[in-house]
This record gives sequence, C-alpha cells and structure tokens, in this order.
Amino acid sequence: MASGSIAEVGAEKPEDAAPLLGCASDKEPRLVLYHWTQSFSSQKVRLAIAEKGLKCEEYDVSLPLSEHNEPWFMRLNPAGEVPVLVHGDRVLCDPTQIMDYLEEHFTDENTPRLMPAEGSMFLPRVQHYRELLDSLQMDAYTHGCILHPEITVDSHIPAYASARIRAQIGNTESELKKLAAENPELQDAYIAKQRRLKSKLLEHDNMKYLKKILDELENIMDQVETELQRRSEETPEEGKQAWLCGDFFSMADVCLAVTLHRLKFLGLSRRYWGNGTRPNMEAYYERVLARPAFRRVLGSVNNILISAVLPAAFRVARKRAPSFIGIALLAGVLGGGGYLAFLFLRKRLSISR
Ligand SMILES: N[C@@H](CCC(=O)N[C@@H](CS)C(=O)NCC(=O)O)C(=O)O
Repeated sequence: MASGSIAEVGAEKPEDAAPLLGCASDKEPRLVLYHWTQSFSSQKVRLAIAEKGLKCEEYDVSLPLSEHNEPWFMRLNPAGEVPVLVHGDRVLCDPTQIMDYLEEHFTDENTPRLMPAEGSMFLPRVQHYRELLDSLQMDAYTHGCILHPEITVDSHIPAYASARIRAQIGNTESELKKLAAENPELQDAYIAKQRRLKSKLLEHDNMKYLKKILDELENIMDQVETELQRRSEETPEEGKQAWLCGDFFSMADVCLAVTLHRLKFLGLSRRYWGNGTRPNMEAYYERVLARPAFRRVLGSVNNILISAVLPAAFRVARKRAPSFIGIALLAGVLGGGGYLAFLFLRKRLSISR
C-alpha cells in the first residue's frame, strides 16, 4: 500500500480534511482514510486496503486525545467515529460499507478480490463468516478487558490504561457538552454522541455482561475452528494455502485476522486458542502473522505507546497550543510519555522473563 508513513501522517493538520473533499484528479480521485491505529474498525479497513494493494493516504485521528470529537472531524462524520473514507466527493463512515465500496469500485485485474464472484459457491460461506465475525461486540471486549485486566492473561494493555480510560469516561461527557455549546451547528450530533457513549460505557463496565459475551464468544470460536478443520481436510490447489473459506484470502479472513489480533492484544488468546484449545485457529493465526499486508498494517500495532500515542500527542499539542503553552505541554508530554514508556517496557520485560 502506498500510503503516507505514520510520521508524515502525524505532521498533517486535521484542518486539511475539508479541502480534500471533491479533490479529484483527471482520472481517479485520491483515496483518503481517516483512522486510528488502535481502532478495531480502522484496522479492518486498513487491512482490506493493504490486501488489495490500493494506494491510499492515511491520517491518524487520535481517539485517546479526542481528535475524533473536534468540529472538523464531526463535520466529516457526525457520529464522531473512525474510520472515514473520502474518495472524491464520497464520504463513507461505516467500516463494512467502506470495504464493500473498495471491493466494488476497484475491479481491475491487478487488484486482488476479497469477495468471490456472484454465483460462486464460496460467496455464501464468505458472507456468513463475515457477518458472524462482524456481529462480535469488539468494543465491549476491548473496554471490558481494559477496565477489568484481572480477566486477561499476557495482555498487551499497558498498566496505566485502566485508570486512563476511567478518567476519559469522566471527562468525555463534560467535553462533549462544552463542544455542543461552542458549536451550535453540531449541537445535535454532540448531544446524541454523549448519550450514546454514556449508555455504552456503563454496559461495558458491567462484569456480568462482560462474562456473558465472552462465554458467547466460545461458541463462535467453535464454529470458526470447525470450519478451519474442514479446510485442513481439503487439499489446496498447488502453491496455495488454506484460509477460512477456501484456498483464497477473503473479506472473512480480514475480519478473522483482525479479530484474533485484537483478542491477542487484550490478553484473551490463551483462553480462545492457546494451550492447544483450538489447534486449527492457532495454526491459522501463525499463517496470518506471516502475510506481508498484515505485517505492514498490524505488525507493530500492539506496541501501543511507541507506534501511536506519542507521535499523536506531539501533533495534538502543537495544534492546540502553538505558543509557550505548547512548549510547556510538549515538555509535559515528553516527560509523561517517557515515564509511561518506562512502565510499558518494564511490563514487557517482566512478561518476557
Ligand atoms: N459505528 C461503526 C464502527 C465505528 C466505531 O465504532 N469506531 C470506534 C473505533 S473502533 C470509534 O471511533 N469510537 C470513538 C467514539 O465512539 O467516541 C459500526 O457500527 O461498526
């Protein structure tokens, strides 16, 4: 994928978002993705783009630093959620719609297809697994495991995240109310978002609910394991590998690969496929890790501080406070970031020991 590097992306001012709309060249408009490195929905879209080998400009919109709630982004997507794809004058805000759009729009013979053709016997299978995996409540697992790390094993979540997210939950409500008052044209969007988030986060902090959905996930993982077992009993075509629905990597594999990566990040991999629980899934994830597109998009993402939070913190500090306050803020971010990096590395070292 020929996209801007994280560093280049980090240097871009989000205010540049608006002029990108309708910015078409002679032949094909630019493909621009607003995403957040750690966002599950963004990761799915980015993996689909990488697997298809599409040229796409990527812009980080930091969720921890609340960039997705800034007015310029709310104007792009009134739900204030990533990912958002801009292609010419089209703005798409739903990850499934984005992936379908890419599949339907980029059809030349050099672009790999991630959906079987209409009428293919594989199409219903890919659609079934895609829908099944899309139905998982990944944001509830993510928030639940961050808030209740005691249910995880070998998680990549840094120790500070639990307190950080609790503080953020507290701040977000007042932040959205303030933004609603400051931006009357976006008032309805901010108020709706504040209500939505409040009920969602209350649910995600409920241990009983978390246990219930994690138990339900066992059943879905069983279905996936059975399907992968079927694949292992088939002989793939010469030079091909077995994936979830056949000897081709499909949209269902995009969903499964990113799901397994997230479960691993959350410290749930041992429960669902570690220790020989689901051997086909374990072998499948090893094959996923070796895919070049997966390595490019997700290879270093679990290294949460270095890959994402720090560069974004610098960018946001520069943007929000350009004067001496900015310098003080940068110094604070540097000091705090250094300390957090120290805690993170110490945790990683103690895990690997
Ligand atoms: N709304 C989309 C998913 C998009 C989504 O939930 N994005 C999350 C990140 S994975 C987000 O931007 N959350 C920020 C927020 O809600 O404030 C869906 O229904 O599948």
